[in-house]
Amino acid sequence: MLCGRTNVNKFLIEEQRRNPALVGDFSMLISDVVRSCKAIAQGVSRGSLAGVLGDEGRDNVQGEAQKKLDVLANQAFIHHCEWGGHLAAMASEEMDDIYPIPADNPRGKYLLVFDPLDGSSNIDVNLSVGSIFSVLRCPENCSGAAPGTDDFLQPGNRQVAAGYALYGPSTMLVLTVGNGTHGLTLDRDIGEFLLTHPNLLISPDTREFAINASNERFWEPPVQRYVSECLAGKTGIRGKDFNMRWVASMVAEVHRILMRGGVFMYPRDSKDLSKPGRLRLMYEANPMAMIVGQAGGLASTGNERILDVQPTSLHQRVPVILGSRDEVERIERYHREHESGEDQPFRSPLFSTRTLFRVD
Ligand code: AFP
Repeated sequence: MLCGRTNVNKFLIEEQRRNPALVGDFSMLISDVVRSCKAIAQGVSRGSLAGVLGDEGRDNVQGEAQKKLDVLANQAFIHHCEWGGHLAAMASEEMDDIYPIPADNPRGKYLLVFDPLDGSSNIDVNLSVGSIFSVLRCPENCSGAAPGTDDFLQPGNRQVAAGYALYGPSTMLVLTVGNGTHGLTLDRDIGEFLLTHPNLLISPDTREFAINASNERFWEPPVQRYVSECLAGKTGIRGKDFNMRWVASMVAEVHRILMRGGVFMYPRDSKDLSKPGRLRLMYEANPMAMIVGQAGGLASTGNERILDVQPTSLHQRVPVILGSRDEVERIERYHREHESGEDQPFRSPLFSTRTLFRVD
């Protein structure tokens, strides 16, 4: 069949017609981002054959060892997105400072923030990785001039679009422009993303949670309470058994939650008190919060909705609890009850003995 499924360009044009606020070159900007993801997908799929695995030999601004593909993926976004005239600047997990569009290129109305390769600790062991991106409007005061870092520090509820590419068994693009969350699958035969999962919706409740259990002793009490109850299964107050997953790639976790429900937690923990969480607000938590929110889910720090957090720095970290609405609201309630001291029953000796590895 030579025609049929909607491709990403048709999808973007139709979305832009529905939303006049998406001025002019918005769909062209997203097309440049999509081209970046297609280039990264090619590099990821070739792996060792392309000599792109292994460490780059230096750390990024986060103090994390960079993989070769972290650097190549970052270069792909810059290469495909800097010349189109849609952006005023970009920012990335892999760059210390913002990247103003070079003066020899026209500057546009949007800002692009991205994590070029999320889950990169998986790349050398051939597990799923992804790219995450967020689009903001350039504030009025920076139109034309080179924007500064402060122009990026907008709360997530100001995002114009958000999405991710998942480089898994199939390469998928999940995208929201504020009118639902939609999935497209890469048809490698024609090099096009085709609309395969329109209007994704997250089930409000779940039997599956995702957390890095090795940090259990560092978690804040409301999260310890929630996970303890999940582990108690049908013998405890939840009255049902739960399943646990941990892929160590936020993109893969969020995608699973979009497909079958669930709750993902990377909470505040006491392992490193200088970091209020592991995940970065601007290019991990915010875009995922928009994607999940547009699919009927919720994203919270435990104390505040992610999309309402006022950023104070480009690479700041936040606690992240996101997914099925009923579960996120329960964990938020546990945070409130801990603050007010109402969670006394949880502080009883019974709970302190019930952990992931000790069930008395
Ligand atoms: P990397 O991109 O450095 O692998 O980090 C991925 C990530 O930011 C997020 O995608 C995962 O959910 C989380 O870190 C995994 O963290 P742990 O390695 O502590 O499990």
